[in-house]
Amino acid sequence: MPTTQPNILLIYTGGTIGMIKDPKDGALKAFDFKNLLKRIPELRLLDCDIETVSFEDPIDSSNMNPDYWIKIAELIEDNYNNFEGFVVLHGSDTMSYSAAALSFMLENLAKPVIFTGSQLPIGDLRTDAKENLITSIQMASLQRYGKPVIKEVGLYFEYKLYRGNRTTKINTEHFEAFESLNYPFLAESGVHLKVNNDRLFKPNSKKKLVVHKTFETNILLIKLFPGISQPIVESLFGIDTIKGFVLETYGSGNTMTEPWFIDVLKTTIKKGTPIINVTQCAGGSVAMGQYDTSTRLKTIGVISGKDITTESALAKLMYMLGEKVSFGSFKTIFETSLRGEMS
Ligand code: ASN
Repeated sequence: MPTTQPNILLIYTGGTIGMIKDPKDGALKAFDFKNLLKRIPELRLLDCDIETVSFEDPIDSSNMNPDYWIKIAELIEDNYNNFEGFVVLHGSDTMSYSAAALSFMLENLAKPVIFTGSQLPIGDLRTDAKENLITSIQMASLQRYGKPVIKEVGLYFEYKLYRGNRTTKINTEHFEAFESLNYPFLAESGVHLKVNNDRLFKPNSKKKLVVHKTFETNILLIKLFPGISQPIVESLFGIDTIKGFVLETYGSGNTMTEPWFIDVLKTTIKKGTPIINVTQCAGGSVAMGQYDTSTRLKTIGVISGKDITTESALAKLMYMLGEKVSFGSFKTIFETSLRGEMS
């Protein structure tokens, strides 16, 4: 058992949690971090030592992009040996994307990286920020035999800790803003913190942390809808600079079977551009071949996203293209779970 308390690094990127209302127009804007800590004296009562670091200019997470992901990853990399756990304060709007991206960037992660934020600013009387922040720090501090209990990127919101790359923001108003429909929550906060050990990701503890920092952002997400037009689909798939597509299909991975549509996909794949099939449904999995409306997709080489979220599929695609995974092995690797993002 460690004789000292765990060290936790709190990384503030922005988001509602630290926002205040602009007196001029009433809009919520990111404010400076020192303000945030003043509002939660309870943090001093926790059984851990907390250090904080903030983005110079905190952002609304709608402005999130891979450069910021690299910034977060580097803060973790540079401080990895000096801290037992990391809590990332982040806006809820794109938190699932960032949690997924960081999970791919941090290979062999053996410490907790917990994303959290809130629906109401920390200064609001009815805020959800305090519980989210305090419990996230407690989750990140959990130790067993001197080792962190959680060794993955998690997302904590409204009494539940989820695997970050399994989450989706599902509500703009409820405090329960996130869901993880294809993977059960990792831990729950009630009177006690209850961790479901068998659900936790088990990294190879012998390997050292490797931080991947290259993303290919020339990708596109296309969501099918009845009536989507042939010229639009053809022109989108015809853009040569696009290096990979995520196709949001119906139900268990089904699409229209019209020959022009199948031809467009086939030509794209023949050019060496991967197409990932993810479902528009919030829960469940792509199963190409289950219906006649997906059999052709399978034979022409469309990649199955299985039960991955769209957020995770986009992050994984950007990561794998950034890593220059060859087209020959792209399908096999994409269809393999790398960080517990798919079943
Ligand atoms: N717009 C905010 C953000 O994502 C929403 C929030 O944090 N609740 O930064």
